Amino acid sequence: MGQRRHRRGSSALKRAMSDFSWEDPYAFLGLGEEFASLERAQVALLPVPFEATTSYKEGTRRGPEAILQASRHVELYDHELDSEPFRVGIHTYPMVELTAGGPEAALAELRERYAEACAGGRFVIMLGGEHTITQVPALYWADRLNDELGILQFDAHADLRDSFHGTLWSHACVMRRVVDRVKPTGVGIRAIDIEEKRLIDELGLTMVYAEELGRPAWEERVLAALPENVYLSFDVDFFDPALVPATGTPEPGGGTWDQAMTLLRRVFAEKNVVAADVVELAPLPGIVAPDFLVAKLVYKMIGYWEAKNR
Ligand SMILES: [Mn+2]
Repeated sequence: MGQRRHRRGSSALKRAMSDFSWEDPYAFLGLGEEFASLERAQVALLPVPFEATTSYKEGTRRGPEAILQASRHVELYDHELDSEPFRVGIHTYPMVELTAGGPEAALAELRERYAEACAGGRFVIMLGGEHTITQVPALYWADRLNDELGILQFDAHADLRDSFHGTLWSHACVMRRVVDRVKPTGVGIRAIDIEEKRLIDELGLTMVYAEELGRPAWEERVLAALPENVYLSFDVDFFDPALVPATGTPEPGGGTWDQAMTLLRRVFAEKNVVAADVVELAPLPGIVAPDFLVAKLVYKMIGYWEAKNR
């Protein structure tokens, strides 16, 4: 296994230095060029450390780096799938630093970078950053698929507010910005306001609330609500904050790792998942478990995608 990753240094100095990002290989899983080069990769990760409207605890801009750091410790072999999913090739793009002034201009800038990342036909997973960025891939895929697309949204929140703290571009509004084109199906939702509830009823959106997770056939309800083409948006505050306290707006309750895997396994197998994002990790100094969980979540998505497309 040592051949595939650069991180397995032999000397004590190398081990000591491995916590310093300038000594680490940048690529997801610590993959070497053989499996991380763009030419070879069937999967691409687009890290977007964008944070402009976080409403409670800040830190999502450090999410992508924490995911990449933690990923170097994820086991490459997946026993559930009996495969080594990294063999499809996983390219990690440089951090997309959005330099335009204001969220709206920044999102327009992201649209260009996102389209470039998708141009090669790879399966693209965007790593946030705050949830605001999801409207870019959601609308990009809506354009490409003539709106024949649904969103599977793992989240504690519906994100259907028209505005929040005076801005249309808040992470709390991201699904409202796309709902006219693409319908979200929410999973793990447990914090909404009354206007969101009215909109959910008016549009007939399917929400599997957190307390429904694990009940008989809960995942059937989700799959039945989704069309064939699915964009997958995974806000990590879906998880019980006992598992992932490292997020901007933690809500009690929420999903388990096994519930997330149960649904992901089925949605990749039974639908056409066109692309994905994982957002809202806000790392906590000294607590690596959430970073590791999110890195493994990304790798499981790649594994399920590979199982469908191998
Ligand atoms: Mn959320």
